[in-house]
Amino acid sequence: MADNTILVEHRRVGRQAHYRVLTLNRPDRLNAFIAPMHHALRQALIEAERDPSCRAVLLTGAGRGFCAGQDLSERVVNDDGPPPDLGATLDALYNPLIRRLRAMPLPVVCAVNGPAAGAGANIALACDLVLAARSASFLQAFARIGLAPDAGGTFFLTRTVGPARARGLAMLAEPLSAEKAEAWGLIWKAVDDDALMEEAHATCAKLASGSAAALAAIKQGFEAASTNSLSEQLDVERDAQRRLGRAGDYREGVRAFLEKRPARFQGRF
Ligand code: T3D
Repeated sequence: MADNTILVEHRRVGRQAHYRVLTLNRPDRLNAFIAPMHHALRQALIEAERDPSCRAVLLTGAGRGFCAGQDLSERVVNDDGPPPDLGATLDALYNPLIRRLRAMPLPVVCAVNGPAAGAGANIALACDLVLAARSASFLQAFARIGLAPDAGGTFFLTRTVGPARARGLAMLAEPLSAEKAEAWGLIWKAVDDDALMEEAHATCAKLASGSAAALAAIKQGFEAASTNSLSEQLDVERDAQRRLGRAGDYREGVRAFLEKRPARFQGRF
């Protein structure tokens, strides 16, 4: 049976490039994750990464929510049944997804169109640029159901909003508005609801016509910075700049600047 838990759309930018819109599509459940949706999203991300004409990914949700995390109706257990091994699901499904979003060379934009809760909030935070509708909210729902943040929540929160706010969000499990999320530095931007998708598409189109090599290096650089010392990071920056400085996009970028025209960057590979 065809699985439509992830909708995939190609949006062309120029003659050769495009970006892909991946829509979590279980709107009746606020796009909560079930295993087939994980598999479909994994496949869609692999295909986006493998296609050299794909230059960015836009992740969003269908309906009024972005994603409510794990579908809890899959987690109902009888008192006399064995407890679920949630570590196994994280190992098999959530952790590979977070690792993939962070490691893939394409920029990933997330348009949070409504509530982002549990792992749904942290999947958004794993993306490179997060735009959220002003009516959207971020909820570390875990403590409400006797769990602790997963899908990278403890990592992303401490590094974006700092330990005091991270602990408050995780322990009190209260929703954070999009505007406060922007003010606290958790996300890139809060946008009026009716402007969200237009702005998210414009952001992806801009990324898709940028230098793919530079964007991949920026992504790798920030990823490495989360654990490196300053000295190690200076080496990472040197190596990236050495590589980029020998590539065509830099030549074209400098020429375009001097000729006072927009740069025409090469493709991905
Ligand atoms: O399990 C593992 O493998 C480990 C990994 C865990 C990762 C996790 O994500 S654990 C955390 C799971 N998520 C949650 O605890 C969030 C649960 N949802 C909510 O708290 C609320 O729905 C929201 C705050 C997100 C939104 O509230 P609201 O009032 O806007 O919507 P609602 O009425 O609660 O939800 C609408 C429908 O979606 C509703 O169904 P109904 O009544 O219309 O038939 C609701 O039951 C359903 N829904 C929402 N979230 C989930 C869900 N159904 C299943 N699982 C959900 N997570």
